[in-house]
Amino acid sequence: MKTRTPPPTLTEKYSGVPPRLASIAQQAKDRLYSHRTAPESIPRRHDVRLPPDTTREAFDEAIRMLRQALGPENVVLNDQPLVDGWYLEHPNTHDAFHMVDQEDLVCSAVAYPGSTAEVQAVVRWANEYEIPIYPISIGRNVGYGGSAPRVPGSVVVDLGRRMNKILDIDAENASCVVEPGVSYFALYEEIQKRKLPLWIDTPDLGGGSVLGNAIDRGVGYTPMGDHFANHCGMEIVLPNGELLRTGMGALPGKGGADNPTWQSFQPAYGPYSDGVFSQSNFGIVCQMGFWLMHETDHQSYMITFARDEDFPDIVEAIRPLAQKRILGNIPQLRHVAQELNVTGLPKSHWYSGTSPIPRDVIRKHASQLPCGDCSWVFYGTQYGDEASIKTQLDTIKSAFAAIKGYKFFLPFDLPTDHYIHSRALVCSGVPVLRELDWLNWKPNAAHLFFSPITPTRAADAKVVHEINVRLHAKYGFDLFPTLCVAGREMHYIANIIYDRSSASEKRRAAGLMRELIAEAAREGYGEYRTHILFADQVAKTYGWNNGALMRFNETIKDALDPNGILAPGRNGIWPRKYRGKGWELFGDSVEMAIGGTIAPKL
Ligand code: EUG
Repeated sequence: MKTRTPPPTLTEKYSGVPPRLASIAQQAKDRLYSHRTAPESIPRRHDVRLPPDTTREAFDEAIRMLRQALGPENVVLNDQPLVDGWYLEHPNTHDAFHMVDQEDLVCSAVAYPGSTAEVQAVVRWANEYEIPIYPISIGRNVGYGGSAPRVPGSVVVDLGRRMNKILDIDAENASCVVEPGVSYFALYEEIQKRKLPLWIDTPDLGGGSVLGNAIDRGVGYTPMGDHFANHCGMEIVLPNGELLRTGMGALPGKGGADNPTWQSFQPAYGPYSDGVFSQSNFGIVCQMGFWLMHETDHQSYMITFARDEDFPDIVEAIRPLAQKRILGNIPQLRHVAQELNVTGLPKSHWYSGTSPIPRDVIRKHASQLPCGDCSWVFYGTQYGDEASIKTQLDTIKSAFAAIKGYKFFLPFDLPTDHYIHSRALVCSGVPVLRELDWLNWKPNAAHLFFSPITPTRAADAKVVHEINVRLHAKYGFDLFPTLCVAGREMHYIANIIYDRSSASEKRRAAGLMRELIAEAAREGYGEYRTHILFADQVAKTYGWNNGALMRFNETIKDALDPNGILAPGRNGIWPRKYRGKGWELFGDSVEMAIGGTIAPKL
């Protein structure tokens, strides 16, 4: 296999990998690129994509002023060939996992503020020139839009490049304060360097922004896996340029210091405002506090179940374990199809057809893998001292024992290259890259997440699962479900893997997504998070009482952002200026835009 240029390490770049993962990153890159058939970049078809209602002259003048404010080197036009790159060398110019045309959801320019004061300057500039801005932290929101703005021609405000300091690690309080550009990798390495007995909580991939993931309400896998629930305190630039601290941070510390209780108590006094700055476009979060976990002994394990039809019984067995917090973390329940996928081998290794892999072919291959011929695979981790873990595992085993043919494995029972070992790292707060292996499934692979929430109850989970089974078959995609169990609910994540060089495959993926959202909503189930192109559709499903929630959001949006400059359309929230002008993407608009362009329809 050809060796590509080495991916950046943390010593060279804030968004790089720790040296401990350098060779793994190199192998991952080489393997991914070995499946590429599409060129690294194609000549641009259009000139700089201008912001809406902006002439080239007005744009040039505005950019000149922005360069004056930030320094010429900190404002870069997006006029070069677009390069998708890969996870560790990702673009801030467009969505690397483009669903519509690569050159469609693009920014006009990227601005790199170096401080909260400079973020305020950018916001004031945007108001003056009425140019939409789109803040990103690191830009690795892969599967949900990456770093792409919803409104083409927006100016991306790349916070991470110059605002990537760990502002504080308070070992006594077990908490930290970070800027947008701090990745899980960076935070983890710093805690190791200081030899603190503390854990972070990381999602499946470790290159994302701690702050960015939390405000998009992402999930990790230790007992502190709900990232937003474990944040404490924010500093926010509002769309009018004003600066706000939430929680105890609103009370000035003595002599101008940060408040001593800022990272100790979340709500402080009055309305708990933090929530409206998550999954919204109401402010730019420039600092955020997080609680850290105390290190502990832990034991990961894998349980396999025999039959696909066991699904309802598995969910029913999980519910009390999850609610009573006997399950120590956010465990994952995956379909056995994933055991093929996480090997990092391409689909063609297992099956020569282009249709979804038939169940009997999965069965045949699974029987040769460590998991054996099974249906569902449960990855859990228990925490505490040895005696406590043993008691917990006995309880868990007896709960699942009623399901005939279940098998229990410890990491020790499985080969050293088995997925369980990276699961064990993630579940003890060690950020890794293993999940990138998904992308070897197809040439030029990209992925899109369908992410509904279901109660941890068989009757509900079955409905969501059956919708997935039926519609994935209808649209010809392999179904890769991962259920992340958080207690009373499960995040049912279906990873739709498509070839981003194929317009027809994109159209099928978009159609699948549209129907999944609609059918789930018809049954009463909604997504916790979605790709920017499906934000309007998902937001509209939360329409109880004639869209009361969206009208509430729009009221806040219009009050805070009268010029509609901050991330218009993010999470389906459009400022007054854009509403009713055909920007919203409903029905088959995404499919129709593929091969064309995203533009207002009126
Ligand atoms: C995953 C989990 C998510 C998500 C996207 C991907 C995991 C994939 C729980 O949330 O939003 C293996």
